[in-house]
Amino acid sequence: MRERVAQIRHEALTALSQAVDLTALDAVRVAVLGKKGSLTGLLRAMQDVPPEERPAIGALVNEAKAQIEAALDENKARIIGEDRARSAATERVDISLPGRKPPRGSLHPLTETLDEIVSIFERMGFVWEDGPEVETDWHNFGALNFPPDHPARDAQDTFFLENGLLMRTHTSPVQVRVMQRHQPPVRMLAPGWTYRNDAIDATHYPMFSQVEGLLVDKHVTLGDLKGVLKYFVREFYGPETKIRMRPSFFPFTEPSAELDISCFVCHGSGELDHAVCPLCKGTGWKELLGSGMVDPAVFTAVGYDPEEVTGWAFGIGIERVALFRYKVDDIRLFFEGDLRFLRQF
Ligand code: 2NL
Repeated sequence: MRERVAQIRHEALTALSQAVDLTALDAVRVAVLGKKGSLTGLLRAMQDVPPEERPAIGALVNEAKAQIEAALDENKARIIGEDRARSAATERVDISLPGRKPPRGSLHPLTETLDEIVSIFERMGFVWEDGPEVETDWHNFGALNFPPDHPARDAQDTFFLENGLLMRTHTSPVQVRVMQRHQPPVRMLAPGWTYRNDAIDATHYPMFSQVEGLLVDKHVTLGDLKGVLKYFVREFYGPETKIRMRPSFFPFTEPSAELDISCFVCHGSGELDHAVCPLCKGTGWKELLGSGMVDPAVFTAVGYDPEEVTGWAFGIGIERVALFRYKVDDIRLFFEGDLRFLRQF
């Protein structure tokens, strides 16, 4: 029995002093002191020892156990120390190296253009309103005085969904929803994505964005529309920019007007370097947006009394404005997400 204790102790201390990691240490602990460990087994075998020898043998086993536990602690400290020394020698950090700058992002050119347009109208008290991009036929067409056979209602032009809804083709349904919720006066903007079933080319993309504006109150006139648009144009394109309005047609406005601005390349002269201006093709004017007085049928549809209030609205395409602004010649560049293109802004 005495030899057996001495042997277990010797083997355990040797194994512990040779262990190279904490896993090996723990394996020794389990093999010797664990439930089925060799030393634990000896304690159980005490009943076979003659009673007069038990105290001495018991003391011997307990002494061995204490020595092994102390050796476990010592070797644990040794292994941790060796690990630290090894990583200090091999994983050295040069704190004098310059840091690595994370690349800084930038706003998308369409976001920048939209934000700037919105901020000019916000200074005149217009409030940004949001609405769903998936719409009902009534909010997108019906309430806006589109006749049932209007070509825009064709699947050639509009994305219809299987559930009878559609992708909004303009942001006008946002205004329809606001007018249904709020009594006049209304002074709002509806910026956002719109969708049309167009073939993709340099100037068309099935997803594009616009900002619409709407003002409704008592005694609102076309003169108010012209004054507000003139302020916007001079803030956005510079104080020398001229404007003109031409008759146009939209189902939801009557009368309707196209707003032109003096060409920002030739400053309205139609000439650049003694040649025809490449942007306005010599006309001196550039088409900017569509607008008009809200058709009484729209007011009736949303529950306003067209005898009580008048209003006007406009719509401006963001991609078109951004193409000229950044001298980009292909709308697809805005949607490809190519960082070599986007990093320029
Ligand atoms: C364009 C023309 C326009 C409107 C949008 C509008 C909205 C309501 C009632 C009446 Cl709820 N009108 N919006 C009016 C005139 C023109 O957009 O060419 N956009 C790019």
